[in-house]
Amino acid sequence: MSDEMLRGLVIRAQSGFFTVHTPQDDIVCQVRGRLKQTRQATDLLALGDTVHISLLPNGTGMIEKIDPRRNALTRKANTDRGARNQRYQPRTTVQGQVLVANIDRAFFVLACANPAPHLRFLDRLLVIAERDQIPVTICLNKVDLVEREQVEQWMKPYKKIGYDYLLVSAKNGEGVEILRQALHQGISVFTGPSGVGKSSLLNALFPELGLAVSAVSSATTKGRHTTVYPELIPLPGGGWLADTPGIRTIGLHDIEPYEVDAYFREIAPLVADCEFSDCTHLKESGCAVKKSVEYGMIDINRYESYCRIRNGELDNN
Ligand SMILES: Nc1nc2c(ncn2[C@@H]2O[C@H](COP(=O)(O)OP(=O)(O)O)[C@@H](O)[C@H]2O)c(=O)[nH]1
Ligand SMILES: [Mg+2]
Ligand SMILES: [Zn+2]
Repeated sequence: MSDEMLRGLVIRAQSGFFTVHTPQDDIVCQVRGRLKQTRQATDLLALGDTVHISLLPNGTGMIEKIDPRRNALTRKANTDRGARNQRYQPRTTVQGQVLVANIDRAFFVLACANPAPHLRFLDRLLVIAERDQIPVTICLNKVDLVEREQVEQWMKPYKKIGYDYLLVSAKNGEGVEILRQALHQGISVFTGPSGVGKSSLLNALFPELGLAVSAVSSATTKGRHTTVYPELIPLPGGGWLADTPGIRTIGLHDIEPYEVDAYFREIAPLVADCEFSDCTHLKESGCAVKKSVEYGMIDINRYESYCRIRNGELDNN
């Protein structure tokens, strides 16, 4: 065995084997037994983890050390075939399964029309991103279908609270180059409801990929390899795209009602001004949040999303 330790990125996870991308090669690795005891099974290793490996004589590797994560996108455990197949998964876990770690940016794709933008759904995704500390760009596709004024009106409340957004059209190419540049930066997640044009966009962005992306090409199965295992796909020109089927079903699990106000950027700074320290901002008197809504400082639709999430309406519809 060589003493040399290589640092690399976990780009594929497959039944206890992990493919680690290193400057030299992509190396299939197993995990040092000792590491399995120090971390939750659902949480042990994920796509996007940076690891240190030793090389074995047969060309495979052993993961010896996992670097701390900057962030991680999680999903309720035990709902996915892949998770159940994992030997080390305790069946009773209530913890989230880590889908991707160290995400540089999540792109939440919506359509301007067909289907109309589902802003409640967007607000739920933004809550998750705030909780997991994942930078977000809202990606509004099919801008060729509506008036620019309408688009600006939808995005105004989001712009006001500091969210980035891109206006794109897979059809006429608008914004595609800007999105491509953004995707070259590290590890990206690309998600959104079906029909918004994710596959079309990826095809316009990277025709070379040939839609080799299962999570985002659910409708089209022609001419792509079918990935059952989550992976990071290397993008032509740099960067990685997370392709994990579970991303489609991220929910608001593990968020306690009292935490929700912390994940609305425009609400969080006001909470200290509410009369009651345990204010829910739903119906209390002396609520600084409600006052701000009345005065038009907080967007009424964003507040409505807050109320629904606070009330436990966690469905993804
Ligand atoms: N007008 C218009 N239609 C688009 C655009 N992008 C995608 N579409 C259409 O929207 C439908 C759904 O696209 P698809 O890429 O399969 O969406 P996905 O389910 O998110 O992957 C298809 O009929 C596309 O041709 C766009 O920018 N403008
Ligand atoms: Mg698709
Ligand atoms: Zn309040």
